[in-house]
Amino acid sequence: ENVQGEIGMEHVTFGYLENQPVLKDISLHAKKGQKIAFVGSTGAGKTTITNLLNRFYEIWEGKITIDGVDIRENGLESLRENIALVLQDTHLFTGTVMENIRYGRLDAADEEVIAAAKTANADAFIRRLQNGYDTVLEGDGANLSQGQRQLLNIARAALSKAPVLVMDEATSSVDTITERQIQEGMDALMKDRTTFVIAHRLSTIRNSDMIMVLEHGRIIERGTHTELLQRQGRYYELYTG
Ligand code: DGT
Ligand code: MG
Repeated sequence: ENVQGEIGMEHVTFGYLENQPVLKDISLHAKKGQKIAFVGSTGAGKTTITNLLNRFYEIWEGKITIDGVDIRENGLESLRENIALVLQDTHLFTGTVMENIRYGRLDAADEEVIAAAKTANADAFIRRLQNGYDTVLEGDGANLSQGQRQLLNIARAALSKAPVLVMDEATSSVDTITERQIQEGMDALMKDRTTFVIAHRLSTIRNSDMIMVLEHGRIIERGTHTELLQRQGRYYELYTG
């Protein structure tokens, strides 16, 4: 199986509660390796789009495809293999740092895990932990800061070979200096992967191939950073406001 990671959404409508759609008629296309950013006010529906791509919920209308194939046709297992997630809530388990980063890549040698941690800029803090990579994380990484947990999630995604990457507020708990430091690593992480990225700091998504502006469940503007600034619409307001 050689998944390229092209993503299509056609006329997707969905709501969590009956008769209350939160996404309305969403259509978009992401070519292999493109970076698509979603911006918009809180509650606009950004996370919901990534929830649907992951099939955490079933859509009401329309369809979502990867490489032209409806995601409902392939099993959830293949979907999980093909999408790497970096979400705001971290998902760490009781085990060592090494095991937590290795996660779904049981074949990965220690060196590969460490390289992924370096990509995520996590290596330095890990080495300062009491037992370095062998430090045992308590339930969901309780002995780490929220930002450190996010760095581990980024390291895990860096190790994953999934052609699609979803990052939802991936660096929301990381200070601006660390965020700048990991930007390079994130760029390496996104390279050659189709990426859906949601970020509150608009400075981190300027270089996206396409920016989608969502409002009340609809895409109201789309274009590159330059195009959207010229348009002086909602994105311009968000960016300059
Ligand atoms: P954010 O993260 O605050 O910037 O907002 P978004 O854009 O990620 O918004 P999203 O997609 O989480 O929520 C869109 C709408 O759907 C909003 O009215 C809240 C509602 N919603 C989100 N998750 C759930 C859920 O699990 N159950 C129900 N009933 N409603 C939800
Ligand atoms: Mg959200």
